Amino acid sequence: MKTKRALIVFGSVIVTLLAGCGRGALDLAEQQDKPEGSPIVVGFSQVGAESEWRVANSESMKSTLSEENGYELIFDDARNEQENQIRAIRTFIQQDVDYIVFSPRVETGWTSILQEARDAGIPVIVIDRDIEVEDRSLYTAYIGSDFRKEGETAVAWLENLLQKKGRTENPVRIVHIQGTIGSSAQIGRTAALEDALERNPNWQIVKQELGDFTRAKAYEVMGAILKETKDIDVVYCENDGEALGAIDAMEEAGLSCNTEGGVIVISFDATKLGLSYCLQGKIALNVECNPLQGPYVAEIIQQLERGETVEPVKHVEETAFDCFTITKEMIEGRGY
Ligand code: GZL
Repeated sequence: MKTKRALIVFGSVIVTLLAGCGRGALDLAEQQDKPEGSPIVVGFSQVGAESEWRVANSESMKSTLSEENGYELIFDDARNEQENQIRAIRTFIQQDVDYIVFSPRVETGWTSILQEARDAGIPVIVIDRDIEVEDRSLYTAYIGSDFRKEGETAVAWLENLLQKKGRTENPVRIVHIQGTIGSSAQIGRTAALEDALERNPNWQIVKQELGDFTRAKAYEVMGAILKETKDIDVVYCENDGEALGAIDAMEEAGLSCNTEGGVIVISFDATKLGLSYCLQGKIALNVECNPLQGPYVAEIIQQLERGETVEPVKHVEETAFDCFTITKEMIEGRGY
């Protein structure tokens, strides 16, 4: 396996060299074979368990990278702290795993630990959220969502709805509840809203608060906002957990969430729980963010095991659901 990994890294080096990014030479002499049939050992650093989405993402990784599928998965829950992720990745390196996979809590601060992984000759696969590093050859592949596109889907739908309602002149008062600041999911979803604010001068941000992708935090910040004002037309939440927390707070304050004169709630993730709120009309639009990334990771690992080159970026397929077209059957048929 070790020799094979040398070829894998060497193979990736070819890809990166072709792509114009070099990698350090690998000392092949240090590699020894593992007995045939040994499991592929994967160290996985997960952000935490902050949302239903995250739980589904973890489950997808665990069920795919299972013992019966030929893997040994070492799973670490970073409890939403980047430092814990860096510590876990360093431990994976010391354990000399075959692959490192991680979902980065935020985009920056990974260069040093990724250099340690490269020096150890261990391929790194980034999933879910992306990272910002100068040297993209520091990791072999990224599998995740196009978060900016998710946001653009959301704001285009909202523009269309408001235009149909003749809401193109008078103020549209928006509460923006953001996900974990610095995560690529927050960066992309926020950027799309900010672009839409430029295009729609009658859109006004009443409040922009951190919801950190959790129901509890969104409930807290929405409750505080409602003590200041109830004159709100739209609440733009950056995931289902935040949407549910905000809706809890609004309903407690006597507000209705719907597209017929109530507060229009925008959400992301399209978990079954979030879509059930869509079915009730409480979430107007829910943009899918696909957490089922385990099979994509396994496909990349198998390609690398065969010494094949891999696509450096893979965006998962995603769609959106609104309160006008969602059905119970659509929800029941979904994987998360
Ligand atoms: C998006 C993912 C986000 C989800 C949240 O890919 O990183 O983190 O939208 C989760 O539910 O907490």
